[in-house]
Amino acid sequence: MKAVAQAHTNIALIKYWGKRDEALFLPMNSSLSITLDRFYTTTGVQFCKDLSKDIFMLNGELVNEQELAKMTRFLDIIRNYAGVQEHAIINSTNKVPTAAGFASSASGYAAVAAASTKALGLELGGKELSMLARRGSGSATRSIFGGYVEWQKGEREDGSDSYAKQILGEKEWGLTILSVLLESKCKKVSSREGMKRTVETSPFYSGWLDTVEHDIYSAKEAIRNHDFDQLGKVSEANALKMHATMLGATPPFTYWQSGTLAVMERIQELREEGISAYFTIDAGPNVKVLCMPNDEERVRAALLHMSEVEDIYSCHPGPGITYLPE
Ligand code: 2P0
Repeated sequence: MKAVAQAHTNIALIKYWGKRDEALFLPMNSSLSITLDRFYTTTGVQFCKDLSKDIFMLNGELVNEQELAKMTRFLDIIRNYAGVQEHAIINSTNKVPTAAGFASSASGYAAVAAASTKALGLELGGKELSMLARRGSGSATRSIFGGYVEWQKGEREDGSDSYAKQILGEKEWGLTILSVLLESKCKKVSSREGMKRTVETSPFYSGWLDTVEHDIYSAKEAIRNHDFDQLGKVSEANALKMHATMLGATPPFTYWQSGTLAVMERIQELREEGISAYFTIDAGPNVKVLCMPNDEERVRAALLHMSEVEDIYSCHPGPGITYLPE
């Protein structure tokens, strides 16, 4: 009744932005990501007969009621799937730089999905695990697999065709992803709220949907051909389009801060200087920069020079779920 699993975070190059079904976490569009070696969550789950509720410890401390309720809702889905009623002790450790704003529900829910199903003796394949992780957080769908991963949105109403697949293994193409830390304030608009508001109110959202499947196609082609510039261009453009939808929402919002724009400009300048580097930005102010490993030091040096940049973490494609000894 006990198991330990590890899952890594991922960075989307073609973004998941918007749900068509909020209860089942079904996305409006397919997305594509790289699982990152540097940031991960290790989670132990033990189901016990004597517990009257779930206990969730994160980094050695009990989480607040809201986080606990989310976890219990998720474990209810697992319990229902396995046909058991026991509550569980969940003990999670996030290996992300403290207070860096990189903490992710992706690695968190992927690790719980893996550890809890193993603890209950279910032997799930990646596809089933990916669909279960999706019910905890959309981006967790992709963190089941290592390397380059596509989450296919699926067509069915029950979500049975909405899961992730590996496109290319983590050892097969070694890009560098620099996670550029600008600041660590809490987000004003959560990504869950942000995507909902955008879907419901932004006139630009239809433009997003009209083009995102083509972006997926182009990114997959680039990955297949190991064409870094094609992948960088489509990733940067896709991130900009996602952020543009938010400016059209009511009320409008943005995750960008002045430092975000400064890093974006610096990357564009580096390209003019002949260095192939591209940026992407998630639902927060920090920027992730894609480059080839042999340009990493030059890009890092240029960015560290900027007053807006606090720190830079170098990441590479990392593995999918692994199980650890209890
Ligand atoms: C992504 N993001 O594809 C996109 C890009 C943020 C921007 O997935 O509501 O925490 O739990 O499904 O997965 C962040 O949203 O949202 C996210 P829920 P999630 O990585």
